[in-house]
Formats: sequence, structure tokens, C-alpha cells
Amino acid sequence: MLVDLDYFFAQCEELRNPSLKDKPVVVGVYSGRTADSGAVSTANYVARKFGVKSGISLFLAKKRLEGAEAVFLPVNHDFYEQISDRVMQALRGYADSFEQVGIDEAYLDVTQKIQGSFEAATDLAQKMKNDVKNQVGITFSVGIGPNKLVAKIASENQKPDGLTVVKPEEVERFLSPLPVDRLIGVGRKTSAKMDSLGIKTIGDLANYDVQRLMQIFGKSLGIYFHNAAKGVDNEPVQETGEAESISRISTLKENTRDLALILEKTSQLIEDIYKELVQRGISFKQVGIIAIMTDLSARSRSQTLEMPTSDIAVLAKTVSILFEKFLDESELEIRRVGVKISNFAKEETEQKQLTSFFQN
Ligand code: DCP
Ligand code: CA
Ligand code: CA
Repeated sequence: MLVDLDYFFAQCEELRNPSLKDKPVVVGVYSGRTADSGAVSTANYVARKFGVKSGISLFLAKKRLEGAEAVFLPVNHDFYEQISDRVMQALRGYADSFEQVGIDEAYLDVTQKIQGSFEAATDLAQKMKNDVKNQVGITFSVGIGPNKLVAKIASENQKPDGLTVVKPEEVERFLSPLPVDRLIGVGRKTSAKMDSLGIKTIGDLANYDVQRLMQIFGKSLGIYFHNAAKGVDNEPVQETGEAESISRISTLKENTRDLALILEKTSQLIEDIYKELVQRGISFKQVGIIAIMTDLSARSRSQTLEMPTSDIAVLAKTVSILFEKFLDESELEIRRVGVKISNFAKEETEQKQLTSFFQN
């Protein structure tokens, strides 16, 4: 699921002053040069009917709202952050894993909670909406899909207070008529380029020859556009904040209890995790394994290391030990395996530079 809070800054202002609700409300950043110079951060849906939206000048917004009894307010980021924290705290409890993106969005992986049922996911989202409305007083729009990419686009389908569900078999039909710039990564320049190639909708992009896309946009971007247009996306929902971790999970070739087969799969996952670890320049102190059994129940085990490390061999060894122990303790065959590292520390860059100096 992707949750996106409705007209967020302006809704926060309505929350602390409900008498604003029926009026056009504009929240803006005042640059201070003249009384009206600056830009609109956001506006409530009443103001949007007058053509007021994020990014336009306050001057233009005033003009469009002339005579409409509009209320203009300066941003109060601290207050919005407090409200955001309360909403996020409430949402977190509905997810198997939770990833906040910016102040007003979060991805929720609910796969295990809903046992793969999109009907159950819909009920869960409805309950979540009611609970957050009652507890915090904030409304939001939810997109539900088989992956993050589809969930995000679904969340934009109906606003405010929306709920859009796109089941796996509906992905193609849902995406294909939408303008291509609805895909993340297709900005103004790219969509102009695509337009010149006759690609206007996501469906056009999905049907476009992938080899040509790779020639035009480069290999990795070309493949990304091709997959994205088909609604293919395997990005995991990654825990953020205190519970920060990096994890990868994947389905085994066959259900098994064979340690060698399992480690063959986890070594791929470990390489993938290691790449991200190096990119982010962090070390980890906790290693976990995840096993999804043939009855779809999920099990996990973890081990805390003596010292933080960024050594891939230590990671591989610990994963191997954990799975060996796990197989001893359980009887079912395993269907999917995962690896997770957490308890991060930032690498001492100075020390790293020194050691690499000595190694050279
Ligand atoms: N924001 C901003 N300047 C922008 C865009 C957004 O300051 N150009 C801030 C104000 C928004 C918040 O970020 O309230 C969230 O942005 P969204 O794009 O999610 O827009 P809203 O939440 O305001 O509206 P919507 O109901 O369309 O999600
Ligand atoms: Ca929003
Ligand atoms: Ca948003």
C-alpha cells in the first residue's frame, strides 16, 4: 500500500482551526521581499477549484482567489512534522514492514497480514482510514497494488480520502491508458522525448520495442521504463528510522530443506545487500534470516555480532549458521528465503581512509 496524506500542510491547518474547512486555504512560503512574494506550498481542495496549486506564486494565487474569502497562511513545518509523526506511528502498526517517504507518504508491506488477499487488504485499508481519522483527525488516500510502483500510481487515482485497489490481473488495464509521465522517473524532458517517439500513454511505452528504448535512453533506464510500463517492480518496502534495516527475500527454485540449495539463493541476496551496504557506507551489527514455509507461515532468526562489521564473509557465515540451526529446529520445507541486516553504524570514514592507505 502507498498512503499519501491529503492536501497535507493545509489539512494540518484545518485540524487546528476547523473553521477554515469550508474556505479556500493556501499555505505558502513567504520570501519576504514584498507582502505577496513567495510560492504556494499547497492548498486545500476548496482552493484548488480556483486553480490554486503547489508551486504557483502567491501573487497568482491571490489573484485567482479574489473575492473568495480565502485564508493565506505561512508554513509551520514543526507543527506538520508533529502531525505526520502521529499519523506514521498509527500506520506503522498495520504493516509487516513500513517505509516512510517524506513527510506525508509511506509504503506498507501488508502481504503477510492479509495472506495475499486483496479483499482483506481493502478491509485493512478502510479500517486504517477510519482509525487514523478518529485518532488523529487526518484523512489520506491509499493505493493498493502487487508492488510499490503500482500502489503509488493507484494512490493518485482518487483523491482526497480515496481508496484504489489494483489486483495483479488488473495492472495492465489500469496502467495502460494513463499518461506516461505518471511513472516515476519520467519527467518533463523524458516525456517530451517519448512524445516525439509516439509514446503518450503507459500502454504505448509497454508496447514499444525494448531494444530501441535501450538505444535511446541507455541500457538500465531503457529496461526500467519497459518494466515500469508493464507494472513490474521488485523493490522491497524498506524499514526506515530506528528499525532501519536492509533486507532481500526471494523464492527458491523448489521447496526444500537442503542447506546447499538455500545458501545458493542467499548468496545472491547477500551480494545484493552488500552492494547497498557499500553504497551507503554503513556497517551492521545484527544479521537475520527469514524463511517462508510451504504453509506460507513466516519464521525469522537473528544474531547480534560482537562488533559492527561490513565484511561480506562474516555476513555469509552468519547466515549459513542461522539456517543450519533453523533447519534443525523446524520440520517443514522452505519456500522463500530472506536475509536482513540491521543495527547500523556509520563507517568511520577517517579510519577507513587510513586503513586503505596502509593497505596500498
Ligand atoms: N509541498 C511543497 N511544495 C511543493 C509540493 C509539496 O511545499 N511544490 C509540501 C506541501 C504538501 C506536502 O509537501 O502538503 C505534500 O505534498 P503532496 O504532493 O503530497 O501534496 P498535498 O499533500 O498537498 O496534496 P494531495 O492531496 O494532492 O496529496
Ligand atoms: Ca499528499
Ligand atoms: Ca505526497
